[in-house]
Amino acid sequence: PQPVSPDDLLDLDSLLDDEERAVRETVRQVVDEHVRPHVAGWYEAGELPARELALELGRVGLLGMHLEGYGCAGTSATAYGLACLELEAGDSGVRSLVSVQGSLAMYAIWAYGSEEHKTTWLPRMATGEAIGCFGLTEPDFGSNPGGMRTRARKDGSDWVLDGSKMWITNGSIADVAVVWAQTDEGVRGFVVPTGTPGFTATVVHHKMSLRASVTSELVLEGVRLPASAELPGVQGLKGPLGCLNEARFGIVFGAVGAARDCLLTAIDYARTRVQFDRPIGAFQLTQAKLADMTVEYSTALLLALHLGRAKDTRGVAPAQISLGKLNNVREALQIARTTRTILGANGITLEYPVMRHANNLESVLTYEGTSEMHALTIGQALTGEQAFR
Ligand code: TGC
Ligand code: FAD
Repeated sequence: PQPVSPDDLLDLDSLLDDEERAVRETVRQVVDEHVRPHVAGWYEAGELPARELALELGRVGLLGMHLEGYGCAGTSATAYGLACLELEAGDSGVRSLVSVQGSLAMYAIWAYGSEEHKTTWLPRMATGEAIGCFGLTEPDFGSNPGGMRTRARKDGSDWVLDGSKMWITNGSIADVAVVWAQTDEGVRGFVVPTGTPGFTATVVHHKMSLRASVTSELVLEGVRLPASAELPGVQGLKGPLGCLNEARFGIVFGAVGAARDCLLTAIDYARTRVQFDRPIGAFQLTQAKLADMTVEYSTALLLALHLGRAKDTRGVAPAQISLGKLNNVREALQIARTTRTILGANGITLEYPVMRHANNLESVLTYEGTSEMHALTIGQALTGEQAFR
């Protein structure tokens, strides 16, 4: 038998092809060089140099990488997932930057936009010169976006938007916002250059999670847009929910990255920290924790790869993505918390990545559909009964 590697006991690496390994290595290097040395400082300061980072991520082709054309790399979904995994091993905030740019803002324009939207925005967003955000959630409508109050009304041939969006990643650094609004014909999407009069974005401060990520409130007061600002390709809530499928898929992989970073930290610490004259990894209780974490980590990675292969061949149903996000984020959070116990007091500091990942994963459990919403989506697929309302 081959010797086993602590971060790949099942040899899941053997399931990847050369191109996927190359993508993974590239992203790992970017994270090692541009994220790891700085991320604890960003986290402590509650900031992210998102513009510089976006240019670097754009340079290696990570922004909108799974989209075809318009300067995008056109990789497989699995390769995109592996990139999310490596980014989130650095920090969930960095993966968020890429998810929102590529899977939400760019995807909305790519899938539903006019040719003019695509040629205006996608090439610049792929290089990181332009940053996008995605405004769906409102202060009073999170899990239930169908109740949104943001309204777009026709004034001659123009659209006029009024309302507010809350918890918007990249909001106050964005050049373009994809904003979802209620119209007489149901929910529609709008491409809003953020310099348009009446559009303001303010940073949400005092977060204890996703501190290395820009989160904002958007206010739209009489934002006047030409008729061409409307995304012509979709009408109804299935528009934004279709984008969420893409970003949730990336999170299925991303959460595994945060889990891996914690697990490797736990193994290393358990082998070197001595108490009662023995490394704590020699105690059965510590080994049981490491074993349980390894089982859950390996299962989560296998699940992510299975969904990646499915997406690249026959497609994935929303309930399948919900299953992946529910399991992998929940288990990653559990792994982060267990690792924290293995590190004892050291676990609460920013000297180690563990508490940072644990705190980040609290947001990841909530955004892109809360764990409860994903449980109900699975429940609906199993029973045929809709239990949301
Ligand atoms: P419902 O009546 O079930 O459906 C309305 C229409 O949408 C269709 N649909 C979907 N289409 C594509 N993908 C999906 N996953 C879909 N789910 C539903 C559905 O077929 C229907 O189409 P049609 O043609 O019949 O009109 O809608 P509902 O109002 O009952 O809501 C269902 C529910 C609760 C699952 C949905 O509202 C939901 O997913 N809520 C959670 C909201 C959410 O996830 N928000 C995320 C905001 S973005 C974000 O968090 C970014 S963080 C990013 C980061 O920083 O990384
Ligand atoms: P609520 O919907 O109020 O839910 C509160 C609790 O009630 C949850 O536990 C929920 O599961 C539960 N609940 C609600 N309804 C039901 C039900 N029917 N049955 C059982 N339980 C229920 N949004 C964007 O649009 N764009 C972004 O870029 C974005 N970025 C974000 C970044 C961060 C850091 C965070 C934290 C959030 C972000 N969000 C974004 C918002 C995110 O999508 C919402 O927070 C999420 O959808 C949940 O909405 P809520 O916070 O209003 O919680």
